[in-house]
Amino acid sequence: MSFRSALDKAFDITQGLLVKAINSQAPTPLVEPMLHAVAGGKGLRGFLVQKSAELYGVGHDRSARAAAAVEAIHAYSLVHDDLPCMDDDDQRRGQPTVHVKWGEAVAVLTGDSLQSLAFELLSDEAVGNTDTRLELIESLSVSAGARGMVRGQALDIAAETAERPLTLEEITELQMAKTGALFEWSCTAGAILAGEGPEPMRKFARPLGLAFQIADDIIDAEGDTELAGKRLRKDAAAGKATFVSLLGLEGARARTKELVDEAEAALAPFGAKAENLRQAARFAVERRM
Ligand code: GRG
Repeated sequence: MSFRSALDKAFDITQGLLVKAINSQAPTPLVEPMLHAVAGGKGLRGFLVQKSAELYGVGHDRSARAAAAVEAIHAYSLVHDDLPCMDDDDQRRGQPTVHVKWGEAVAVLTGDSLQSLAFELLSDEAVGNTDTRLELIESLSVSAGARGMVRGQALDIAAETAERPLTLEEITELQMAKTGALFEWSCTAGAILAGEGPEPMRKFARPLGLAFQIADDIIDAEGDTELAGKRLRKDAAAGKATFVSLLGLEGARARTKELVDEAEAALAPFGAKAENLRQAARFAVERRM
């Protein structure tokens, strides 16, 4: 199966569960904006959960809820990030953002509801035994929260009013939290589902998350707005330090290549079984959206 077909198949599984779980929240005025928030996107984090689980012999009957959980957290982060008090964007995934369609208060509540839904999904008995569910819930709380993704966002906001631009070391730390923490969780969830230690997959996830973020900076600098489905050239307009401003376009591209090589090398112990994940690493940096 081609990588694109595997990504689409995993997307359909994750999306099917998310839509069902959101509809089961009814009656609430938040069903429609929640469905809008999770629609579209590449589904890369959900794919990583499902494929890392397969690597450990866990099928999507158990991994799909974990895939849906991380996509729910990701969708919440995008809804909140798009708010006027954060990045102030009116387009996401080629559609109007939630606050543009329903107003800021509904957008805040939509993000809140998606965040709670993630943990409801992980609490389901279909995910595994109590220990497994607890470990997934705890690790996702840490990855998404004030020590993980939210920390990265807070550092990013603080950087806007800092007296000097961030250094390469500081931007790496920020992005490893803001974008990297959810990638790390997605890649290690399969090991946790199988009752195994997460360390081997962390070695894959860390360079992958960073490479994905550098690719995002490259797309922001030279990508096509229509393909990306969101406003671009924001970083340069805001005078923000990014991997591109610090390394230059060619330097940033060279760094993504090094990181993809590192990510692929981490998969060596898994042999041919990990081919989908190798392709995901290449896709993360070659993508145009
Ligand atoms: C507001 C709590 C809070 C956190 C926001 C991740 C984040 C933190 C904000 C997103 C801002 C952003 C565009 C970061 C660049 C990297 C990134 C996460 C891009 C979007 O991820 P994709 O490309 O999106 O996987 P799709 O739409 O494909 O799901």
